[in-house]
Amino acid sequence: MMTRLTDDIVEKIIGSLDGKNEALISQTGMGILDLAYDAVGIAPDKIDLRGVKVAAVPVTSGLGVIKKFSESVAEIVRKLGMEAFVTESADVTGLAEALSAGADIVFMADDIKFIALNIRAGRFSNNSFATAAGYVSALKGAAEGLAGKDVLVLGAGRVGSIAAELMAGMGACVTVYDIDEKKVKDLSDKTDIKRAEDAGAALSAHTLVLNASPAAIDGRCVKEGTIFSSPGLPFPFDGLGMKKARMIIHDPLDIGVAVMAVQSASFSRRP
Ligand code: 2YJ
Repeated sequence: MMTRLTDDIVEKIIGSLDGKNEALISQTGMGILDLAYDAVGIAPDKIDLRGVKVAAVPVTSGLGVIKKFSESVAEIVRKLGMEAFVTESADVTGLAEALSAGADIVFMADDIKFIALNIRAGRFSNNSFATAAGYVSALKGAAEGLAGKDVLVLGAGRVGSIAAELMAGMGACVTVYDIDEKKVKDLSDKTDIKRAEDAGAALSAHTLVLNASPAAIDGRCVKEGTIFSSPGLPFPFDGLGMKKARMIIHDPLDIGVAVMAVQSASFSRRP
């Protein structure tokens, strides 16, 4: 299951970027640009983002254009130091416009996929991977390392599964809960993770949580002092959960887009 961004959520993104970045620095020790480099595993001096030209192309298929979505993507990318514009036209005409204007990277999203296509390299970064990698880096920063630590992943969808694999690869002890047990079983077949049978009990036993589920989180189950890295939409916490949590890292678009931008740019970096 995937939750689509709404006009209301997206409306507030541009105005919140600087404040979000400040919060991220105090939460993780990294601003969004450093976090994106960390997520992709590339040293900042290895790619120069200035001069990279990014186009965001609105896409009308399916449920259609989300107001300010492309503008928000462009603004997030500008804050990283890249050049960015939104095409006037949507869809194929918009893509043609982006290419004619010399775009190096094109962001576009329908209801299923959100990609950053590097035209020069013929490769794309996808939002599910980038979101997982970005929120794993954020949790790692906030927890000052994940190796040997118990981490709970809520949701074994695309983002949760990738996050679980990444953290298991970092030496964390990963437990995964999904209401759909089969998803967790499939994941545990290929990755060294434990399966949680009950979300509440699992929450009560963890202080490091990566939440990639659209479900609400019951504050009564939250352990005092928990660090949540939480890309899941809609915002899942109640008042009690927010009070008990030590930290909640959450945004609707910023981290995922920043990681996509840096990863996509890295595809055409000169060795
Ligand atoms: O161009 C637009 O304004 C719309 N077509 C954007 C649609 C954005 N798509 C989503 O929010 C989907 N949930 C897909 C995101 C992939 C997440 N991994």
